[in-house]
Amino acid sequence: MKIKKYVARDFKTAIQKAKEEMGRDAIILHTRQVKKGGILGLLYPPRVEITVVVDDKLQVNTDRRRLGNTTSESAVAKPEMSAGLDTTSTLDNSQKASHEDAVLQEIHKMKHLITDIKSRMHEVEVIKGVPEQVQQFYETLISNNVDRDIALKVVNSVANRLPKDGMSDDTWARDVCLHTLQEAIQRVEPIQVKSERQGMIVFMVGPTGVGKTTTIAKLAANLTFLDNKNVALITLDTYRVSAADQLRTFAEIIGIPISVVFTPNDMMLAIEQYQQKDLIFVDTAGRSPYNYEQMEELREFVDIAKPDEIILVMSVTTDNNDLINIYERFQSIGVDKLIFTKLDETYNYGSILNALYEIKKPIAYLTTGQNVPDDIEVPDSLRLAQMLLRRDEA
Ligand SMILES: Nc1nc2c(ncn2[C@@H]2O[C@H](COP(=O)(O)OP(=O)(O)O)[C@@H](O)[C@H]2O)c(=O)[nH]1
Ligand SMILES: [Mg+2]
Repeated sequence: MKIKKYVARDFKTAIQKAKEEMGRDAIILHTRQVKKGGILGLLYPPRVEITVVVDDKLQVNTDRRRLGNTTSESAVAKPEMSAGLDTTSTLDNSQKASHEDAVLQEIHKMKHLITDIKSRMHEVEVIKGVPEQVQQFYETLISNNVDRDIALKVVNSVANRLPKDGMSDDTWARDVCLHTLQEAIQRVEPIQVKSERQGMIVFMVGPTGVGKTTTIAKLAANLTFLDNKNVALITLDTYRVSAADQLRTFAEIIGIPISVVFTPNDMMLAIEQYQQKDLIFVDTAGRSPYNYEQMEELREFVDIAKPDEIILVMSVTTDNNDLINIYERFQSIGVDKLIFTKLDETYNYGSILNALYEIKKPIAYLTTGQNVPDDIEVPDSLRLAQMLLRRDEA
């Protein structure tokens, strides 16, 4: 028996290659698309990989399988099996190992498939059991990008809260659903500047480009002009020349002091200088959450400054799993609250709910555009819940 993988730009070429090397009796065990990861993945088209085996012992089974299988991939494996290809006796260890790998991979995939089917069956069961109006909420939540599992939990809990006799009217059901969603959204905690304490320090952290600097400008302006607070800014964003300038310009317009800080020692001095202020915002350079050194550097500044709050800023345009990954990385330096930005760019409110189900931290603010200082709001859990039940908005 021989097992081999072929990678090519399309199935036809991969199969051609396999046929040339392995003969016409090669059986395709496995096919998949492969894509380069990272930036390169964007540049190169996906390729296909086929795993091929030649073994006359497998022939009977595959012939049987082939009868019911009309896909083009299986068409290569023609029934006539050539003699003399039985290399079982000469099977070396590496071949054995790669065969075992392939089999293990298949088993793994089957397990995933079964789990998936089981969870879908569970989903169908649960959905069948809930009143029709609640089933519609489920559909709406899914269309707003709420995770299936989370949507299921929500509608399940809604169904449990409605009278069992199906006597609830639509408005009632909707109110219960809104209330359940509000609970899931959990706490809303904007920055509270305490009058008895001066020199409160708030760090804004997060990936590059999510809107940390813009958000600080919005908050600093509102706190200064609307709440009469004394605000100072410190920026650690010294990687890009323009970055410090961006915040400096905002500081000048608002009329508040700013320090550009390069070392932890500078940081100590700046904090001392602003001791009498009500609030010091620390703007940080966008960190790649995957860059260990950058995170360590940030940690040093956090250790020195001992901030009252570390707020993680994330954009709702970011993919769901990435939001969780980003949080997990930043959680290593401690995250107290969240700000979601760029709500104006997407109707993807579901991602906020999905993230909150995992992250379980309060939201401090939502931002809804590029305008400083207007496009920022303290989230209203009812409004968010209503957004999640809004239909056909895309
Ligand atoms: N549409 C939209 N753009 C935003 C929002 N907040 C920030 N931006 C824009 O996102 C870009 C990056 O913002 P910036 O504050 O420099 O991000 P930072 O790298 O995290 O500091 C800028 O063009 C901002 O105007 C928002 O709520 N909505
Ligand atoms: Mg910035």
